[in-house]
This record gives sequence, C-alpha cells and structure tokens, in this order.
Amino acid sequence: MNVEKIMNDLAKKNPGEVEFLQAVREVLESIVEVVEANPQFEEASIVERIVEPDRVIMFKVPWADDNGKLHVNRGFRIQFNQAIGPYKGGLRFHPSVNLSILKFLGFEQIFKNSLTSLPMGGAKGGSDFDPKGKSNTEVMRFCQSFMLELQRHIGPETDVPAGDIGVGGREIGYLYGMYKKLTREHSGVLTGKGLNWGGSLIRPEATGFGCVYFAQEMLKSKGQSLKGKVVSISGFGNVAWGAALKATELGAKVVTISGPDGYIYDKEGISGKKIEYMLDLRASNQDIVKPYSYEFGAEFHEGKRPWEVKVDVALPCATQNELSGDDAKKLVANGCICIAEGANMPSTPEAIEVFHKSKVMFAPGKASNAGGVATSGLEMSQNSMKLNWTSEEVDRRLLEIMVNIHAACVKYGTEKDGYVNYVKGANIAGFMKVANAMLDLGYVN
Ligand code: NDP
Ligand code: 2IT
Repeated sequence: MNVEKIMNDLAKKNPGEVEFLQAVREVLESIVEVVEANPQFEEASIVERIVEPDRVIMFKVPWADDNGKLHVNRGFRIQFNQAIGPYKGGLRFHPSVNLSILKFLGFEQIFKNSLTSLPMGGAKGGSDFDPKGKSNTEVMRFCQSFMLELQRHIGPETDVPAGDIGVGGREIGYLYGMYKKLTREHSGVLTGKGLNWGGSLIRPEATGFGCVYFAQEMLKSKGQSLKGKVVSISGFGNVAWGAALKATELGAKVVTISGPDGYIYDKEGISGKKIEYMLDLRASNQDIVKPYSYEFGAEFHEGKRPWEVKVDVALPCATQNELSGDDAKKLVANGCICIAEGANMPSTPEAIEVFHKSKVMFAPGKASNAGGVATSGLEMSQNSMKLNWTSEEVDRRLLEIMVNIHAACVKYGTEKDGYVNYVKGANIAGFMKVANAMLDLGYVN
C-alpha cells in the first residue's frame, strides 16, 4: 500500500482540506501492515473507497434575527460510511466550521463508532452559525431552518445526528421539535435528547466519563490509578465538565480548565460547585472562562493554554489541534505520564510524535472519547425497545465499552518493547471491522 500516492491523489482531489488530510494520513500510516497482510483489501480498493464519503450534503440555512434582519448560513451533513450501521455522528455549530473540518470529523467517526462494538456508521454535520451572543429565539429559529432541510436526509434507520461543539440539549430540543412537526413521527432520529422526550440518562456526562474511564484503564495497565493524581483539562464545555466530574469522583485533583480567552489554574482543585459553575459559564453564551477567577479566586492566564502546568494526567477536551509539539514537550518535561483525548484530534501530529518518542501513554480521541457516541448508541437501543434503563445500567454498559476499547487498543497496538501505541491499536481495530463489512457487502460504496 502506497500511502504517499493515496495522500497525493487525495490532496489533489480535496485542495486545502488540511484537517481532513491530517486525519486520513494518521489512519493510513497505522493500517499499512494490516492492509498488506490482507491482499483482499487491496484487491477490493478498500482504502481508496473508505477515504471517500458516501455523500456530502451542503445547504443554505436562512434565518431572521430578533430585529427581523435576514442571515444566511451554510449547513452540512457528511454521510461518510454506512457499512456497519446507519450513519451516526454529531452536529457542530461554530464559526470555524467548513467542509474540511466536518470531513475529518466524519472520517474519524467511522473508526470510533466501529470501536464501540455497536452498529453505527460514520457521519458528521453542522454549520458555520455562531451561537455566541445569540438569543434563545434566534438559536431556535436557526435550528428550525436547519432542520427544514436536514430532515430530508436523516431517519432513525438512515442517519442519526447528535450534539458536538455548540450543539447541546437546548439545540437538540429545537431540532427534534421541528423534525417531529415535519414528519409527525416520534422516533429516535436524534440522540442527546432530553429525558422527558426520549433521551438516555448519562448521555450528557458520557463523553467525559468515558474519557476518564479510559484513562483509568491506561493507568491500571501500569499498576496505577487516578487516586491522588493531578489532572489538567482544556475546554469548559460538555466534555470538559463530564471529565472533571468523574476524575474528581475517582480521587484525582483537576487543576485547569480553559476557553478561547485563556486558562484557569485552580491549585485547590476544581470540584463540587466549581464544576457546576462550568455549566453556568457555558450557558452564558459568552465563551470565556475568566469569570471563574472572580468567582473562586483562582489564577487566570490570559491567551495561554493549560499544558504548561505540572500534572500527572492531561485530558484535552476543547477542540482540534489545540496541543502542539511544544506543548507536548512541556507536558513530558513536567512528568505527565498519561494523555487521553476528550476532544477530536486535539493533539497535532508533532505532539503525538513527542508522546510516542517519550513513551508516555497517549490515547487518541477516537478511542478515549468514544463513550459519547457509544451512549448515543445505547439511547438508540432504548428508543427502539421503547423503555429506559437506569443510570446505573447505562453507566455500567459505558464502562464495559470503554474497558473493551482499551483492550482492543492493547491487542492491536502493543509494540515489541511492550509499549502500547494506542493510535495504531485504535486505527487497526476500528478499520478491520469496517473493511471486512465492506468486503462482505460488495462494491456498493
Ligand atoms: P462544547 O461546545 O460544549 O465546548 C467546546 C469547548 O471548546 C468550548 O470551551 C469552546 O469554546 C472550545 N472551542 C471550540 N472551538 C474552538 C476553537 N476553534 N478554538 C478554541 N476553543 C474552541 O463542545 P463539547 O464539549 O461537546 O466538545 C468538545 C470537544 O469534544 C470537541 O472536539 C468535540 O468534537 C469533542 N467530542 C464531543 C462529544 C460530545 O458528545 N459532545 C463526543 C466526542 C467528542 P468556544 O465555543 O468559545 O470556542
Ligand atoms: O464526536 C463525537 O463522537 C460526538 N460528537 C458524539 C456523536 C454522537 O452521535 O453521539
């Protein structure tokens, strides 16, 4: 398998799609040996087929603000691969959203969803709509207009969207309300729903909880635990909140959170009502963490990222490419032994290289943040059965799924010297299932 040739062809076909090409390269470099050991994959051009989305849907989203002024945003849904189940993946509302970012996220989702062991294909969508500073009614009108078009392309057995950056419980409510109005159906077409209208317990916490469960498994493999460990977290959104909650519950001390304005260093630990305060910060739609320093008297480091703080464990939970090679060097120099990604692709390729060379434990998002989509899968199961599991039941299944993903990474990623390359392990384990399904199903996509 000639990775450079495939990457050159892809770069020509998708000019300027930097994030998408970054995500594809990482996967291809990991799977070379299994593709070469399985000539049937090359004969069926599985790799060339898996890097091409089944379908890219791009549409106009017109909406009126509270003053009656009309705005036009761009909406997307990338239906990447449905070999193992209906398309599944979140919706992101953020001004930085473009085709490259959603294609990278949709591509990652194929392998992540495969790792969960649940029947879900890969997809992603969203809009360049900026929720910052928008009123509730503006967000509602935008969501309704977005769904007016999206509803043609989704369905409980076709494509099941969920939340991501800028899309939480409120937005899922407005989207689902419009879907129901248009289709006259109460189906599980979205996940992350509210508890009163088909949602699952633990889904809001699931990505952060899953990430901490994964970190716990990594530490356990070295005879250690989270108890007494100092942890840095980036972001202050849904994933960061869940991760802070679970890490604290398991006896760790979380000392940082961050926003686009800088990071908070709270040496006393971010616990109890301070974690709940993160929800107020997000709900304010202001997108800054600085107010935490007034509220609780902690240090605020303007314009900086939290990776300069001395910690044992780091959980990047904000966004892509937020941890550079230099940041990785600082973490390693300060004695950090375990990095588990809560966000999607937060570490740059240079950072990953530093982690691997230093032989510290590093888990890529597609493995360590899979708890969110896995619990979405559990929400779909409950919707199909028309019953609700208890939070203990959902949490137990989530933990089991994360333990199994960790085991799959160890199985496929252990190198000769015993070091576990979780990137390689996750990519191979995720790829094998999808590739074999594509072989079984014929050359349909
Ligand atoms: P939220 O919207 O709740 O929070 C996102 C956080 O990242 C905010 O702090 C946000 O601040 C910050 N952020 C977003 N974009 C940028 C940017 N371009 N530069 C700097 N900071 C940024 O989203 P989530 O917590 O849901 O998502 C966080 C990460 O986790 C994302 O990578 C997402 O893809 C991933 N993820 C989410 C899952 C879920 O279930 N929600 C599941 C698996 C992964 P601001 O908005 O001000 O920029
Ligand atoms: O990146 C992700 O896995 C998510 N945003 C969650 C997707 C989902 O369908 O729950």
